[in-house]
Amino acid sequence: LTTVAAITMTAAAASAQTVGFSQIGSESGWRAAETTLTKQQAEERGIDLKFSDAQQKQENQIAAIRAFVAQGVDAILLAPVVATGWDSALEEAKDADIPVVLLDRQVDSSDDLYLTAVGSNLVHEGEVAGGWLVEEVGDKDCRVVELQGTTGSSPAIDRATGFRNAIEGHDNIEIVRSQTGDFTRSQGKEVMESFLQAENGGADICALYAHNDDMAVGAIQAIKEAGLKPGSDILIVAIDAVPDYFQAMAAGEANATVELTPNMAGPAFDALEAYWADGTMPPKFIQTESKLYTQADDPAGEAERRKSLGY
Ligand code: GYE
Repeated sequence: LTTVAAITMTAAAASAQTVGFSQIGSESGWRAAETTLTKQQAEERGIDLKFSDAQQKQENQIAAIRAFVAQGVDAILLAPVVATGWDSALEEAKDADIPVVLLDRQVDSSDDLYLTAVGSNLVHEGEVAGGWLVEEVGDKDCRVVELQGTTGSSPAIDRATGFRNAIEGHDNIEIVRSQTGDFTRSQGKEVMESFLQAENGGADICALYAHNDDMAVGAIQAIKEAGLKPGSDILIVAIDAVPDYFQAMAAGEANATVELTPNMAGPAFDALEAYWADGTMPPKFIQTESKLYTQADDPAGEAERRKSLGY
């Protein structure tokens, strides 16, 4: 019996799958949590994960994909920093019969170049954020400034679209300034400083819409340094639902966020394990939830709960 068990174990170990993960970088707390959870999930499932941090450069991601193909990995995870320019790298993986799973962002390439994409409905997230502001301000005039995500990324494009969908027809709400903060706290602070200067020291700004919580956290610092109260002088709505943003909400310094789970790897590895086992083809898009949280939703408790989630 021992011999049979040993042989079975060896066979299982021999079939341990190797997955190459081309991660964008660690531009936000949310992205760092996604990386942590992906490594944890690989460990739990006995998957050998080869991790590559692209420092937010597409050329580094393309080089990583090519290296994974050369290594002959069993699958590739890709969080694509921007939406365009992936066809040749994805074609190389396809020619090598290596399935690619997209995480949290989309690509413009044809969907026969990847097995599936795991992520939220990014347009809907913008609509949820905009819908909250419409409810909050009613028919009061509201001049909005927008901190956009990384230029050319699908979340920046789609979250901008969704927010505009939601405020359409509400002429009292107007986006007066919009600029990328590249999803980072430091750039969110910097760009918010320029918005405040350009808008009468911030007196003419009613609300900030930030495409992620990290840029909003940076902007909150800038608003306080300008002598204004974030969360009341300037309403703040963002997306990700990370602990530091919940803490700002608990302090009354931010108002609402739309949750994005950092656990994209769970559905991704589930799809890959089914595909490896018997060729099961997953749907091309595996959608994660987008829940709105406001100050009424125990933000301090949410901050604590998420701290144990890999953030
Ligand atoms: O919102 C942000 C990260 O791709 C949707 O990327 C993701 C975004 C997320 O930088 O924090």
